[in-house]
Amino acid sequence: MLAIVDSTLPFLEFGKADFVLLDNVSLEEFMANLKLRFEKGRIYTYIGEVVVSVNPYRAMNIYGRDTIEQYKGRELYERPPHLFAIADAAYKAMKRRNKDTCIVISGESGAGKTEASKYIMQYIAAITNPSQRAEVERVKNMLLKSNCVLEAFGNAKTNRNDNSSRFGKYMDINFDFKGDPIGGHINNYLLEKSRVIFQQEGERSFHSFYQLVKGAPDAQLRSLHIQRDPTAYTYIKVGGQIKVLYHVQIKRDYYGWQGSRDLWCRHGTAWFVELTENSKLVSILGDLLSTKDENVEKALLYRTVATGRDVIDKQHTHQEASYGRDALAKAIYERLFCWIVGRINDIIEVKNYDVRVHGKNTVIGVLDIYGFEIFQNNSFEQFCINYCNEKLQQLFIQLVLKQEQEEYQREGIPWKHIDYFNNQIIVDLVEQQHKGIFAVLDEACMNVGKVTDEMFLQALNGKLAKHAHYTSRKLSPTDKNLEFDRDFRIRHYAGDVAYSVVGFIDKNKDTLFQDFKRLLYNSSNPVLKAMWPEGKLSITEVTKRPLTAATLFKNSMISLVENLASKEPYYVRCIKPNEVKSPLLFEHERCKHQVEYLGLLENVRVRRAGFANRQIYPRFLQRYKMISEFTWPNHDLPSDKEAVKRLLQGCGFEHDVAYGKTKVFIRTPRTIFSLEEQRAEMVKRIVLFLQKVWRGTL
Ligand code: AD9
Ligand code: MG
Repeated sequence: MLAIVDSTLPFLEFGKADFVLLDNVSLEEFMANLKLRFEKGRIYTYIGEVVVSVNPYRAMNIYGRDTIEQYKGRELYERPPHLFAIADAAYKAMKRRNKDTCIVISGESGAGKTEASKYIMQYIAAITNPSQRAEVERVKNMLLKSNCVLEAFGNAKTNRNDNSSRFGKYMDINFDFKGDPIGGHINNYLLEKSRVIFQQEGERSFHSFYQLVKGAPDAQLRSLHIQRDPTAYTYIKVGGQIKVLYHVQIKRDYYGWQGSRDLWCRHGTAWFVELTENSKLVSILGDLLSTKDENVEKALLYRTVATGRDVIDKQHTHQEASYGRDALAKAIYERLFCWIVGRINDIIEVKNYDVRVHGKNTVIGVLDIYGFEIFQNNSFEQFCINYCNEKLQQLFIQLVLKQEQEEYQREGIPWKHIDYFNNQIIVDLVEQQHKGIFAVLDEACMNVGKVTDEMFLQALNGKLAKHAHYTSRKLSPTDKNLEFDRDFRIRHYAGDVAYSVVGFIDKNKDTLFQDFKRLLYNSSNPVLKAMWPEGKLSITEVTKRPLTAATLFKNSMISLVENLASKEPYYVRCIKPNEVKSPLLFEHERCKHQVEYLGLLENVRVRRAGFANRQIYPRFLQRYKMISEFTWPNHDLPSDKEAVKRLLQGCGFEHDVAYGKTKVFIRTPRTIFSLEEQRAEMVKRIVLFLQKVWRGTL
């Protein structure tokens, strides 16, 4: 099996650097190794080419320049397990084989995904552009700096993680034929915008709000009419956590993203929407939105409706006005966020690339998305986030557990099937057409007339009564943890989650009155106007029902998974060692639960019984035929398969390979490296020989 430096002699006390090397593949041994390594400060361990990472909850001295140098250009097994090694492997695969690769980072909330994605980006930036081309340096700089802005606007303190990503992020980095980054593109997924108006106890709104009040200079705040005291604003203090934890950091972060008056203005706006009953505040809002005060007031208090051929202004009830105000605040923040992503993309996108001159432009994608989460109260947002994690787990199963085993079967390699839990059944429960939860929700939202959240729950109960992963109080009357007419529970791959249906219909419809869109479209500020193109339509023209939030999210997840599946994937599986952010505590049960649901043991079994490398016979021969007298320059055996057998027997690798119908399977990478060395040696000799022939000195 793989011999890894970290697991050989002087390092024995750090445990096995690859779980594949365990003496017995059992959960107990797996856990003992994971714990030992965590306690010894070895937070990374491999399963073949998958990195298992345990959040250290302390600063580690393993990401500096020296470490980067140690990993640069090395093979995976040459150095102790590290994110850098996987980043290097993805980079090398892309460069050598001209293939798009991706690094998928998964794990529950607080497990360390975002930190890992940043180290990976830093590594890639550090090892590229040796010739210091100015344009490439600019791109690298922008890619790295974009993190700070996106985290300010898209991350927040939750009860699971002080810096929790409240949006999903997939970043493509484009490389030229030399392997230097020449651009990139960010896709963002469903920002949890409800946080703008509400936070659960102990949580906060997005960092940017607190950074602005604490970090901006006085004059800046004055021009935005913002007070220094965050307790003045209901929207950002509902969670009771306005205390700014890291003052210096906040200031620095603020300076990281400040820079455009437009950005401040849009941002400032979300603060004021909450207090608009006061006429002074209406005029502040008018100023920030560059619109007339009376238009602001009218949009907040009235709704224009078409009745037959007439168009009338209908006054809102108090409840409608509050709903509209909250929807406006959320929508402004969400569009601001998308606008920021769009601006970053404008700056980093590949420009002037001519394939004919520069060769194929290849990509490494890095995925860092919100992790699986369970709170006291779980709503539509958690439902979407957890569905997203189900999709990623399914991709892992497809690529790592299923396809691998299917290939052995197809090729007729003796193979004992390894069982694993396939979560496709839960993915279907959520996304299936007609009877999945999203479909039932959409149907409820399509009905004219008042459909309530309770009615949606009843519809779910009717459709899903027999589903093994769905239940509710009506279906399990003895389950006192679920409320009648309010909760349903899903048995997710990573654990049971009870969701409250309250707000599902509104959040899915995601209605923003047309009056607001028109108000913002008519702003004299061109940036703001451009953010609201639908405001152009008059009331009689607005007929088309926009896609629901669930459908948009589902579609974006399906295309994300398709995109990842089209690339060569590398995996980082993050584990959260405890709930209290302690660097010392390895909570056995919590970790065991994660190891189980991530399917890590099955991963080890498939990998251990499996083969690191496989190639079709003709390709294998073409590459290595010069190292054997039986195959060089041509063989006279009945088939390529026979020739490959003969070649490998001759080299003494018979014990390490298996012969499939169309491919040869090689168990350990060592064998491949040895073949490569022999090939290099032969190539050198052949070249020398030819040189002598040419010079006539032979
Ligand atoms: V969520 O799904 O976005 O809520 P993540 O992204 O998985 O979650 P994150 O990377 O934000 O978790 O890590 C949580 C915290 O753990 C960080 O803020 C750090 O304080 C800590 N952490 C994580 N990884 C490391 C590390 N490699 N070194 C030091 C770390 N601290
Ligand atoms: Mg994160």
